[in-house]
Amino acid sequence: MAYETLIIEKRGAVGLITLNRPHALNALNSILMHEMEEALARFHEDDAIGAIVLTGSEKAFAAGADIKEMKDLSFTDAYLGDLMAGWDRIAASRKPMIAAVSGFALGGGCELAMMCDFIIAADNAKFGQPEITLGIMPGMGGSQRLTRAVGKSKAMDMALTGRMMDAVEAERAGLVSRIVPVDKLLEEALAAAAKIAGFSRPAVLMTKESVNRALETTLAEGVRFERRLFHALFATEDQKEGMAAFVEKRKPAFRNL
Ligand code: CO8
Repeated sequence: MAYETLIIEKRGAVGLITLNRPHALNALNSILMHEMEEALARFHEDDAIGAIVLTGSEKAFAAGADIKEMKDLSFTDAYLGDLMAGWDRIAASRKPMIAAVSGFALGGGCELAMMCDFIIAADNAKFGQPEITLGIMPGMGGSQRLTRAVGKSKAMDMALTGRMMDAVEAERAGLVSRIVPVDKLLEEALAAAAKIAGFSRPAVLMTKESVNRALETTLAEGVRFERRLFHALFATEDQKEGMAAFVEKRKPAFRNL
């Protein structure tokens, strides 16, 4: 399938999605949202793909939802059309997703990066929730995911003043997992994704599920959930292989079984 707003590639066991609306700084319009759903569904069906990297251009990961597309909408357009709901399906991706962010990640762009499992930032990255400057507020999860990522004080500061955070501040605050030079961004993100894709897929997916559970439940429930998944992994051949390989001092050959 040909995409209008995305470039889709396979790099070994990694699916690479590049946002491709350069003239609008990768602003997220409805075509892009639908194409992303479609591309992700294909990567999920493809057993050869173990992890996904989402990136933009050097200047912009994404400068937000498309303001030009939204500006004339009425309340009923937004409500009855369930504006932005498709992004929930993207956030529900089961395979690990890494956001490789260079340049602007603003509004919906920051929210999209936060839907991924972790963010690797280039040293020129800028994060922000500037919706307040447009007379609106975050609508793709920013008020929730940013607060969980950086805490109330910084989330309030970002969302109420609309100011941007640079890569150093974002790493210090826990929004991004690592900062790399801009020319190494894709290489580093692809290497991290390839590493994940090389592990046992059941273990990878259960790890992701369990970490995400931490954001949604009590500590006691989360620990119980983790233990059940941990027990379940002893039903996999990959657990036998991984531990046997350690004892035999060789590299494991996981088969996702
Ligand atoms: N939407 C549409 N077009 C955009 C967007 C955007 N978000 N951002 C940039 N563009 C376009 C510009 O209009 C411009 O197009 P043109 O050349 O046709 O005028 C082109 O991209 C280049 O942009 P600039 O000339 O502005 O580039 P600069 O380098 O001068 O500035 C900035 C870069 C600072 C990133 C600036 O473009 C900017 O402030 N952009 C808007 C940032 C913003 O406010 N983002 C939040 C959008 S709202 C949002 O994301 C809400 C999400 C949740 C909605 C949920 C609803 C239910």
